[in-house]
Order: sequence, then C-alpha cells, then structure tokens
Amino acid sequence: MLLAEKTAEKKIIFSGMQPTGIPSLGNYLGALKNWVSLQDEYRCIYCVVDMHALTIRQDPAALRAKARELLALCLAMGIDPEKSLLYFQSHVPGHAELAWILNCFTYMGELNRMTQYKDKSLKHADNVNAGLFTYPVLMAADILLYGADLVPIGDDQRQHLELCRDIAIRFNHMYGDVFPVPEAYYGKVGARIMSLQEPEKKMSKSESENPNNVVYLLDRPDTVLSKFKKAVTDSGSEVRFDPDKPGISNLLTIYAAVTGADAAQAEREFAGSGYSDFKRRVGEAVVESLRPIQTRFDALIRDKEALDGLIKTHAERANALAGRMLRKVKKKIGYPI
Ligand code: ATP
Ligand code: LTN
Repeated sequence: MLLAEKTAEKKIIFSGMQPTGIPSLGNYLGALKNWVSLQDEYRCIYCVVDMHALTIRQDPAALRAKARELLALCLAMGIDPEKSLLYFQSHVPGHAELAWILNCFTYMGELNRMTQYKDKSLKHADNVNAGLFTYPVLMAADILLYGADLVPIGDDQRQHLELCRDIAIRFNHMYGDVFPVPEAYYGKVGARIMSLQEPEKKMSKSESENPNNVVYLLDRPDTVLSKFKKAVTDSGSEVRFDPDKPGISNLLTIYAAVTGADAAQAEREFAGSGYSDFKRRVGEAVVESLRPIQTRFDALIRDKEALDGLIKTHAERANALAGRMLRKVKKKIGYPI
C-alpha cells in the first residue's frame, strides 16, 4: 500500500510550510510539533511549499538550501518517512496543474478579500505579483490534490482554508463528489510564540530587522542563551502570566511548551526567582529541547545520498497519489482523453 493512502480507519492530513527561512521556535511549537504527533492517528502528507515561497523574491541558492534544510529539520524533529509523506511541492507538477484548474473556479472578489494578500501587498509594495494574489488557490490545490480531510493550520490560515472549502463545494456541486471538503485542525496547545524583543509581535522566521527577536531551530546553545538573556521583560519582579506582562508571559509559554509543564506548574517553578535567573533557565530548557533535533539534523544533512534518496522516493509516491486525483478531475472537466 502506498504511504499516506487513505484507509478505512485513517483520515488524511495535509499541511505545508514555506521555506522562507530556518523555522523558528514559534513554527516548531505552533505547527511542526503537531505534525509529528499526528502521524500515528492519521495518514499524513507534509509538503515544503517552495512554489508558494516564490510569491516573495528569493535568492535561488538560498531558496534551494532553505528548502532542503526545512525538509531535513522535519525529519530531525520526528517526521517518520515510513509513516508520512514528506516532499517538495515543486517536485509534484500536479500542484500547479490543479491550481490552474481551480483558478477558473475562484472569483476575483473572493481573492480580493484575503487579508494575507492585503498585508503582504503592503509589505512588498514593489512586488505585488499575480502569484501573491492567487496564493490561496495554490494552497487549495495542495489540499484537494490529496483529498485531505484535515488541515493543521494556525489561525492566520483560517481564511485560506475557508476559501479552499468553498472552492471544493463549488466544484463538487458542478461535477459531483470529487473532493472531500477539508476541515481545519487546530493543535491542542495552540501555542502562539511572540518575539523576544517585541512580545506584542509574533515570532516570525522571515524577520529581517533584529535577529534577537527570533530563536531559530538551528541556533546553537550559545546563541540561544544569549537571545534569552537579552529578551525583554516587564516592570515588576514577579514571574507570572499577566496580560500586562507580555514579555514574561511569552517566556513562560515557551518554558511550558518545551518542558511539557502546564501554565500553573511553570509559574510555581519560578516563584521567587529574579528575571535574569528565570530567563537563563528558560534559555537552558530551550537548548535542551533543541539539542537532539540539531544532532539528528547535522547527521541527516551530511548524508547527502541518503537524503537525496528519500526525497526522490517520496516525490514519486506523492506524484502517484496526485496523479489519481488529477486524472479524475481532468475527466470531469472535459479535457480531451
Ligand atoms: P513568514 O515569516 O515567512 O511569514 P512565519 O514564521 O510567520 O513565516 P509561516 O510559514 O507563515 O510562519 O507559518 C508556518 C506555520 O507556523 C503556520 O502553521 C503558523 O501558524 C505557525 N506559526 C508561525 N509563527 C508562529 C508563532 N510565532 N507561534 C506559533 N505558531 C506559529
Ligand atoms: N499558507 C501556509 C502554507 C501552506 C499550507 C498549504 C498549509 C501552503 N499550502 C496547505 C496547509 C495546507 C502558510 O503560510 N502557513
């Protein structure tokens, strides 16, 4: 049986991440960690969405390196290639083929309402390209190509998933039941990790202004400890969750997420601690949680042949699965046989 093939008992999960930078601690705690934990219960398909990344200008060599690093990091974190599919979007032409078809079933008005498009076109005013506008259609194609039932996403992708559902429903209405209508899957913790320097902003991997805002999964222990040492705290001296203490609350959230403690436990552990001691211990906990991931990553990235082999096999499997859905869609819409 093909990996990630639908079975009677297991639903299909699809999710993607853009190789726009080395994943941050936010990406890990908010998204990638969930990807790992879903593998036993579901048939998971995970995709490094390098085609989506093209909507923002990329340096070719850097894009290639970042895509490979993201894929290797997924393996290092515990994505099991025996259980799940893991591949590059650009290795499966079916994504682009289905995206074109779905473009013809998506209205300009729908895309105009997308808040990510509005945000990104303001941020990249010199490059408001058509790909940025049709980004959600490619995302819908990713999901529908595999007949995914569930899509793990963060809150920022809610609107895109709603559009994907609308497209699927519209298509099914015209051609019969072709696509399962996917549902969003929100992780249990839903950890939203904020910037270490500006805790009112989310920690973002493509941050370019201040590297101290972001902890990257490949930051080595000295760098991690130094970033936590410099993290902003708040007035007062007590370590507790408090909307008026966004810096301290964020550090507590990070501590709880990496150690598995709940919020109350985390607060209790630091009762009576000073801020600098607290920050050092959060930094140490993060270092310990990243250490095994980095060790595995180093080994995976060094063994070029093994990684290339895995990339090739998984792309073949993804192409085989995608081919089935595409054949069905092409027949339905009336492409010549
Ligand atoms: P970019 O800076 O390129 O926009 P990003 O770091 O914001 O990237 P995305 O690629 O947009 O991350 O998101 C990948 C996944 O990581 C999504 O599921 C998103 O919800 C999650 N995620 C991103 N940032 C955080 C964060 N700070 N805390 C928790 N989850 C996050
Ligand atoms: N747009 C998403 C990445 C993404 C995705 C997908 C997520 C592309 N295709 C399909 C889930 C399913 C993002 O920026 N986080």
